[in-house]
Amino acid sequence: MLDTAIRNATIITAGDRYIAQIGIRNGRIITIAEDVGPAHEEIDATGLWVMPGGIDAHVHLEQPQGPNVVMADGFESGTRSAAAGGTTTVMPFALQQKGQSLREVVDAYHAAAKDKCHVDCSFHIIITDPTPQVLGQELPALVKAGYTSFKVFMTYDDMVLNDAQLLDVFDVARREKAMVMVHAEGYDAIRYMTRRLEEAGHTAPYFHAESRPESVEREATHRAISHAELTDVPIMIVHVSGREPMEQIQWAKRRGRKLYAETCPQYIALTANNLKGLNMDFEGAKYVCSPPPRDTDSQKAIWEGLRDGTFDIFSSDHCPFRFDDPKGKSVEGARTSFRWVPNGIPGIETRLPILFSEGIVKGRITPERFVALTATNPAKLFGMYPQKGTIAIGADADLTLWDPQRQVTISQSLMHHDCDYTPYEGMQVTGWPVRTILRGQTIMANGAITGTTDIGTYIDRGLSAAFTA
Ligand code: DUC
Ligand code: ZN
Ligand code: ZN
Ligand code: ZN
Repeated sequence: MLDTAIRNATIITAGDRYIAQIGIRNGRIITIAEDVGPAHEEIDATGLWVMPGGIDAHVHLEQPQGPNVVMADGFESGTRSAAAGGTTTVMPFALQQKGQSLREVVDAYHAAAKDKCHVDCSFHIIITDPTPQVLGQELPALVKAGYTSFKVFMTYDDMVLNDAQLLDVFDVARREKAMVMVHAEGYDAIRYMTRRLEEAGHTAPYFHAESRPESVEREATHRAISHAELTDVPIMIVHVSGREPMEQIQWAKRRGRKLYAETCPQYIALTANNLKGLNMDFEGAKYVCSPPPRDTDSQKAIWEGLRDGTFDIFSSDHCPFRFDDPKGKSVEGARTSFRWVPNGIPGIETRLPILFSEGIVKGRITPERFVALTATNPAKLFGMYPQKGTIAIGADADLTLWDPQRQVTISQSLMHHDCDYTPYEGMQVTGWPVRTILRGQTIMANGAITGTTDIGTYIDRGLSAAFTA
């Protein structure tokens, strides 16, 4: 007998759309058929769409921010919010602080996540201190142990790598077959712009956007692509905000480079105007993230890229800071200059509904493309496929049931995060996740969290499809 049967499901994968029943036992899909037979638990999915559970390959939870700022979400509230939004696997970043060994970093992060996860979880490592020991021993050992992806930054005082360091990390990635995610914004150009704006008295949150215009992102994107060519390694450019960095990515893809790209909800649902707040006031801090959202032409370009394959994955970049909090956006100094406003916005729960509504319902992308961008491609590119990211016999029974007609007005009162606002307040969407199933267990039903924090497990990953395909 099955543990669970899902009947009358409209199943949607990256490649197919059909009506069938799904049979689940011991947390895995063991049969998909016209009639899967009896089960202990019955789920009637009439009128609903059943998609693979979302994989959010870019989230920040409990990431250290220096002495004065803390992230709004740790593993408990962050994964709760993920489950509520139809996501069943999250990939947060384990940040190396200068001087730390990578093993120390990963161990501390595992300790923080233990028994706190409503969904499955796997870490990328942020490398900020690529010493010979890190490059020669620690990184290779961790890749072999299943940490098959890292992130590097081309900006921020405490995280920036110079070109020589980037090349060194890329070189290790090629040898060990790891996927490098690159934050591509030029450090010196941002410092120059920040100084100039402050000297002119332009200090409101809005000027964060002016301090890092698209040219700064375009230049760094090109530089990262060139370095990847020199070291002959596939890389992923993350949180791409608009047309100009996209053109660099398209240029490289046309030349046959193995290059991958990610974009995020803020680049289709927000613009730099949001950073103006009500009247160039501090309200704009709610939208400060990096790279900043651009303009409506950029949004148009991003949609083209989501359709035409310029983008491989769509992640939230959930990076939550409370607004009305001296340890969040309102940290000391933030009202004197945008320079001090923590960079990042929440979005782990709204990622899928926004793409569903703005993408599928408005006819910009197909349901199959939605699945590819939000589950299948991240699973493949980060070494979790086919355990995760699809609906197939043998796969984990990670499933999201969608009511494609449900109309919802996004508001903070609906959110399950510990942040005190959503940047999408008031946005009307059509289509909403009504049930989230993790390895056969219902962890969210009709907005209520039904799972516990010991359900989520850590996923050891294999190699990225960038190295196996
Ligand atoms: N980069 C991210 O990926 N998230 C938030 C801030 C940043 O710079
Ligand atoms: Zn039984
Ligand atoms: Zn980044
Ligand atoms: Zn991020």
